[in-house]
Amino acid sequence: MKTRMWLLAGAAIAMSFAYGCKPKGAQSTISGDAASKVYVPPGQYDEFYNIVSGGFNGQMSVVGLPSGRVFKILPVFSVHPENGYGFSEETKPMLNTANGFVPWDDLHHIAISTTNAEHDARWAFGNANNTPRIARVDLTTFKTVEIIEIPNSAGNHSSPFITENTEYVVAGTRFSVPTGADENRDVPISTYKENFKGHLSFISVDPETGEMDLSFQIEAPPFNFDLARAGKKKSHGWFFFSTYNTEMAHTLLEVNASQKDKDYIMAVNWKKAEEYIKQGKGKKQSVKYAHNVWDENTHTGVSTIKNEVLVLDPTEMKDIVYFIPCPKSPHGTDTDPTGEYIIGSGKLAAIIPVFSFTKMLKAIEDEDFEGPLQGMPVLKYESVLHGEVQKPGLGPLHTEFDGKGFAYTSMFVSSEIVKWNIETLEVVDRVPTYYSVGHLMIPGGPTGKPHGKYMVAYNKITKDRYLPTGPELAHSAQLYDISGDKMQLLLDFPTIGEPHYAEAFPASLIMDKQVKFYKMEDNNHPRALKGINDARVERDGNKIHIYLTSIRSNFRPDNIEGIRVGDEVYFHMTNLEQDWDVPHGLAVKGANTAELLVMPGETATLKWVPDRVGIFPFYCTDFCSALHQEMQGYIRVSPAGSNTPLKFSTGDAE
Ligand code: RUQ
Ligand code: CUA
Repeated sequence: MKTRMWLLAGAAIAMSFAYGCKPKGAQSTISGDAASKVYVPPGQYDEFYNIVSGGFNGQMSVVGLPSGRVFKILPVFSVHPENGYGFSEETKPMLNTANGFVPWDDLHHIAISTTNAEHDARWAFGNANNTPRIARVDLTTFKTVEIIEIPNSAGNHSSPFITENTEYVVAGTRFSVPTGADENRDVPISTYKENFKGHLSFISVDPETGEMDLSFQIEAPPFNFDLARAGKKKSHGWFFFSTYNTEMAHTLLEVNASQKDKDYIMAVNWKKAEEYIKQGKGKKQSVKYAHNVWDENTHTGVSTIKNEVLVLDPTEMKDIVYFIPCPKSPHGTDTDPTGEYIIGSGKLAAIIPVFSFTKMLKAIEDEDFEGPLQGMPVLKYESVLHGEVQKPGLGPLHTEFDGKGFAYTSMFVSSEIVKWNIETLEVVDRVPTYYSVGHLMIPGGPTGKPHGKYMVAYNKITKDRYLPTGPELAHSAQLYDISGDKMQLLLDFPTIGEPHYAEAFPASLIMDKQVKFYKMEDNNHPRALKGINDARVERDGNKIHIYLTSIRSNFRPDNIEGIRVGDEVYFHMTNLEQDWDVPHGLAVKGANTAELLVMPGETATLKWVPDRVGIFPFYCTDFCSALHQEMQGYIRVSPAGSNTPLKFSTGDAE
């Protein structure tokens, strides 16, 4: 993203607009009461949870607003040795894909679940850009509980955006690619226009359980799909995807995909698509993708490979796709809280176009088209346009809303945020960002009912904002007060990873719904132990199963002998605690994987293949009591083929 945006910066400077690209120091913009507005006194809570994407770290972070304090880093698409995510036998299936185990990804966008276009904050969704996937995090446990892979897709950037009742979460492909059988995919890149295809995936979300299912895909021309937003309220039933590279170039996109004056916002009538599906329309295509679901009762992920997807062809179903011309290489497309206005942020455009949903419907009804595009109708720009924001700044990327009739657009190149009136299109305020803002976030901003009050800018360039840390500098967020007429900068805070999108919602929505521990009686892990008396060690060929309990402040068994070099040793650790905030950890000397961090009532498994003879200590890593440092044990490893008897002690007094 950085590189691409720097190139844009170059392009825009070449356009020689009369704006400075680097704002002056922040001092002058900070007024005296900023500190008190972000100060959360000891013993008090932040007002908002802010779930922030980590970009190339593949994680989400949980931040409090207005303080900017980080509460948790939660692993989604990347392994996390800190708690064994992706290393324990139970979590490995969560990162399974059609390409096998993929331990990393690039997470850009967050979507918080909604009902009636308002946050219900049951789940947070995140996208994996590189190996296309969507994850669902349960906001009562802050755990990744589901990951679904997206077939026919590459660079899952236009994702995960949701409809107003979380009926669907979508995934639009950034890279168009050839799909189908091997011989259809093994084609010269120069045949891009003929052989490559874009796909927009609609993944349904079960209203009770949240479980995702790849419902259908819409086949589209080989454009790049960048971002998307669902319609809401009056435009509920529609989805809007921004496109670039409608030139359909396949090389040096920097130049070749910036030729046309306008690209498109692709409007999809998904309710209509549903009708066609009910009539049995669409083609089943064979594909391969993984669907991974976490089971809270067995504390284990299950990965299933699926083989089929339903694909709809919008040149046959004539009324599900319409193109709205939009200047120029639009990045964000955003719908305002009423659902009437659709804003396209053209990275290379000198204005911000605001489209009217009502006008769009009218134009469709009147067949007021400027022509077909690959068999699909293109609406006339003027017919759908509500108006243009004039001279907003340089390099518009994303727009958020405060629910009071104003929109806020991030300007990457001119490093500023521009506040404008959605009805009159007048710019009413602008503030600098430090520097080169990407996404903006207003709590509830993408919903029908923004919570307002604050805005966070997630910046791409930090430069001189923090104490330097070698070649790589901290990434940066900036908090603004938007309760008054003028935006006021309150706070800089560094972020974990490179933040792209984030969402925030009132803490009161979920803070009393947190799972405090898992009930032992519900623990159906096949290797769970119900009490310390079940602790034991069993040999099964070259497999050793250590059924381990942890409770303040001991492991049982804690002296284990009779393990041989080359054995596969499985530590199945059950944390018997039944109280909030008493995890126990397990670290084994020389284990070349990770530790386990096991929550109360949970069972998790660490695999270890000892490769040398000796005594190997193990210990608890989480300071759990005054005698935490006593929480330890020893394993004796004998040579392969030795007949040291299998022996374990569960803590008899000496
Ligand atoms: S992006 S800075 Cu969401 Cu990947 Cu816009
Ligand atoms: Cu258990 Cu420290």
